[in-house]
Amino acid sequence: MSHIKSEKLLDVAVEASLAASDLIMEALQKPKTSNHKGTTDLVTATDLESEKIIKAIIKASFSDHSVLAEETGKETSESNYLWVIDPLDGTTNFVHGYPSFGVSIGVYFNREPIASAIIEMPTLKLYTAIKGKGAFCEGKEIHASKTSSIQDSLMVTGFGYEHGENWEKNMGLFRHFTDITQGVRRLGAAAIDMCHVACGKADAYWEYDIKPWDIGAGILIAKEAGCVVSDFTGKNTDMYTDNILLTNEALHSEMVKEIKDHLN
Ligand code: LIP
Repeated sequence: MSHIKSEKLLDVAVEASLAASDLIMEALQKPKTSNHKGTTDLVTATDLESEKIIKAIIKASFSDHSVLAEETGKETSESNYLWVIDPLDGTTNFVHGYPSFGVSIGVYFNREPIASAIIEMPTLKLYTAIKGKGAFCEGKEIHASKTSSIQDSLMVTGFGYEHGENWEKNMGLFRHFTDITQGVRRLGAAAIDMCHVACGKADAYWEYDIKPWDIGAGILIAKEAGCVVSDFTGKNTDMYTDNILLTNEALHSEMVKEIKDHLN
């Protein structure tokens, strides 16, 4: 049982994500320089500054907690608390000014997600959740959709930066689901994609080769909104998964079957 009130942890996550979003929105108006972490994997000064301000705010309240952050990696301590940070999810979109990126902060206790804050930008929508207490957008409770058939659904997916075997497999899944649904979107920021399923704007999201910081906060927001979170085989999973499937309650088993049939 966490001895720190989840509300207190969430307050710090929200404070940190708001400070980071102010910095990012200011940088959005200015010319951006980016470096390559891989062929198409970009990092900007804004990613690094956002991460710095988030970690400083967390450390000011919880100096002994562990941190896993996209740009500076893992800082472990004896603590059972772990903060999982994506300081700028959707960096490529940010660099091009494409309107889907955000800040994602998840708080874990003994490997279990207990509090999450995600700010979607440039709309500045704040998504939050506390374990067992529901999920909210701008303070209003959110729920996954009731769409009950795949052909009536709208889905989202993403592609990693490595164009290897899984990338090819996902191109096949993208084609398959585009063929049998009302459409599949590829927007470029996993944390935002997961919030869109949590509030019922989309009915399912899946992705290969996703990183813990991309999905660490979104998992709790989705679960508290009534979504089912698993790997592609339907097995319960966590942020260290290789592949993630997130759907509303009605579509999960059908999606697992479609993915299995298509990949085999
Ligand atoms: C992005 C993810 C997205 C994925 C991209 C990239 P980043 O994270 O949010 O879902 O498709 O390849 O990994 O690099 O912008 O933080």
